[in-house]
Amino acid sequence: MTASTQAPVVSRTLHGNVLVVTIDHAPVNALSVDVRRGLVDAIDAAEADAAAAAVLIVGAGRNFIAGADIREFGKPPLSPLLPAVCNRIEACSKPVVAAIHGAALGGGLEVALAAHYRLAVRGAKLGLPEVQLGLLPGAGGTQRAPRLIGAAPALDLMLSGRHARAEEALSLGLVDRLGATDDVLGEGLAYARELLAAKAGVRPTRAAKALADADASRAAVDAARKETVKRARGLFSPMKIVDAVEAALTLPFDEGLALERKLFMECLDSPQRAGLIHAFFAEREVAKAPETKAAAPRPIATVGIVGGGTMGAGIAVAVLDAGLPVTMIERDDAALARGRGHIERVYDGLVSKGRIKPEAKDAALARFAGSTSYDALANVDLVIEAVFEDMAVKKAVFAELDRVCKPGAVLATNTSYLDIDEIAGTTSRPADVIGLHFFSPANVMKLLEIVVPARVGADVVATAFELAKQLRKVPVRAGVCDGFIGNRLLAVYRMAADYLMEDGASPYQIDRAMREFGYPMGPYQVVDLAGGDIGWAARKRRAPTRDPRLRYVEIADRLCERGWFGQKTGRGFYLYEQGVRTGTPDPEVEGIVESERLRTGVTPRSFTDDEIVRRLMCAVINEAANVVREGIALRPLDVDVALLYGYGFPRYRGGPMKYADMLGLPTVLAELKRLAGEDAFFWQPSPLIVELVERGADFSSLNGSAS
Ligand code: 3H9
Repeated sequence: MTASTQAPVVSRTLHGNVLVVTIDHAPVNALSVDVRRGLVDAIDAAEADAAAAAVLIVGAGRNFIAGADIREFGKPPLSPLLPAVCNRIEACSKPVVAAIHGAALGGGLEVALAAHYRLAVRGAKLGLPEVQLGLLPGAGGTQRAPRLIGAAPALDLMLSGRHARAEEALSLGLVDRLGATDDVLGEGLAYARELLAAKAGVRPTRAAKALADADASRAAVDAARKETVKRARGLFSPMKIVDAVEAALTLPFDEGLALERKLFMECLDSPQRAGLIHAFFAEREVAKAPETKAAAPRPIATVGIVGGGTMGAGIAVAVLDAGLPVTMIERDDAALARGRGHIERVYDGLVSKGRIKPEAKDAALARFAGSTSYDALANVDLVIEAVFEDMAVKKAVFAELDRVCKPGAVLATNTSYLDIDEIAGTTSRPADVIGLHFFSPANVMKLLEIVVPARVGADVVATAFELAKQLRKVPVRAGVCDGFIGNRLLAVYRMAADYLMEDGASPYQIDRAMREFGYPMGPYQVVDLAGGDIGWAARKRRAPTRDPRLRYVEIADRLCERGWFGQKTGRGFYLYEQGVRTGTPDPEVEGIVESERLRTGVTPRSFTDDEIVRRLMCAVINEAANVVREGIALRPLDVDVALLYGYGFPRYRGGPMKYADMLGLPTVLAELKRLAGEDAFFWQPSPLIVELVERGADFSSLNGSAS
């Protein structure tokens, strides 16, 4: 017999003597207040209903529960809070079973941990990813997980935030049973009935004994603490996780829970939490460009790539990895062989690191074809041009593409700064021409700037976004300008650093300050890695059109004139010993800096690390505001995502625009005005910042519903 009581997001249905509690809260069954209330009501109802002998919790749709409702963070908390919900589940006098499919993450896994028994079906992924949001598991996870599976595996899950598959979850002891089929309800019901038949009874996880070996548990916590100091530089929540797990070893359960709550609230209040959650939503929001709603994408089943250099080969690997066939065009057989060689080397590297099996390499290469004739591109659906960064060369390629490609083929350029409107204008089909700006190494870097020229069709833009999804890239829509979003901001960041260097800071201090801020590398380490000659060429290209009011620092040119291009030449801003990628400061470079200061008549001053960060960030924020104002970026969040995914901006700061909002735009504006006293042209405040400050608004007000 089946009786049912419908609730909006949590429903209860009696299947025989098992009360099935179904969470149905699209899109991912996040634990918002209605779900929390529904769960408590369901447990109360189960206890009150003599016909219910056990409770089974399942999720409707594609997941069990994705975790706490992230959108509620930062707002006043609403009862019942999740820790209390979990305690209520655990205290139920009738056995509670969680049957997991899809994601059981964060608070979702904590609900399952509070149940007395757990089953997962294949394909389920279980994890405590709170650390990636600047948080810690705050609904008993730091106390229950170690008691259930031991301190070392629990710390590993919490500090990495990784997902464990159902099979691994079983071997860890995170679940008790693996379902034989995908039918999560059927499997869960069968398990609950089996438990009832065996009179299994309730089994609170707080009483589990995986911490019984006190020495091993202590050693795991000590090791995690040591590792966290090394690995989680600058991050707030990882050490709090270690502290909370340590409490599971040393304190009674309820006191451990109380400490967990206190630490969770500290994380919740931290700017890192705000930055990381902004990043979470922003990276989902960028994919929703207006064209993706306005037009259907064209089908892409085959891809052509023109150019087999490092970039072309990296793009080819990214496309091959998505399961698409690639035809590469090079000017002669030798260049084509080199292009294929680049691709093979990428795969060989992946095989030797154990990331892929040799068969995967063979399968990818079986999808690869090369040709020295453009005619081989006659039937491809999309071509990506990745040849030398020169307008005449690009135009020649597009003339060929225009000649051979079928009608409707998408013609994309991978240029990093050239005018795509001009390239498109030389073809007979400007509506098909778009920019796909990959970042090197293109098979690794997540950012894909989708550069939208004036005459491109909406369906072509939608196709580019669809391609990004297939390639598992993070797409950011950008308008046409020199450098688009990312490289335009990089240029001012470098300029501001160069000004500091000429005015008195050493390149090594600047690099150190920016690393302390959270960048993996300082600006001059990046120059040395990318090759000083690349920026030099761009500076020479811009020289004729450079505004005479813009201050120009020549220190980097002096290095390039000596052939010091960075790592590849053994010296740049740093000295590199043979085969070593970490450079050491070079007294000769300091001498060159000194003589340039003399030449330009600068009296060097000293700068604190804080001043260095403030100046570089103000330069980026100001230019980013102009980028938004000019419509080059759709919204501030698009700038944030571009810098997070393409330029190493520290994720826990949310991106430059989020960081500016957290600093407060009036503070940023005051700093810009102060700096404008030194150089009125470079530091001229963006009209957008001025306007927002006048209105009492901030950048997030321009992000729409995503903020
Ligand atoms: C936590 O649990 C704290 C507790 O320990 C303590 C509390 C006291 N909340 O990713 P998708 C939205 S912290 C609200 O594109 P997929 C997402 O924004 C939480 N919304 O789907 C998107 O919205 P839209 C720990 C959420 O299939 C839509 O759902 N949990 C949440 O590729 C679809 O998302 C996590 O960190 C949420 N928790 O991937 C897990 N999650 O359509 C975070 C998603 O408007 N979530 N949304 O753009 C995920 O990892 C993935 O979403 C998941 C599905 C794997 C579940």
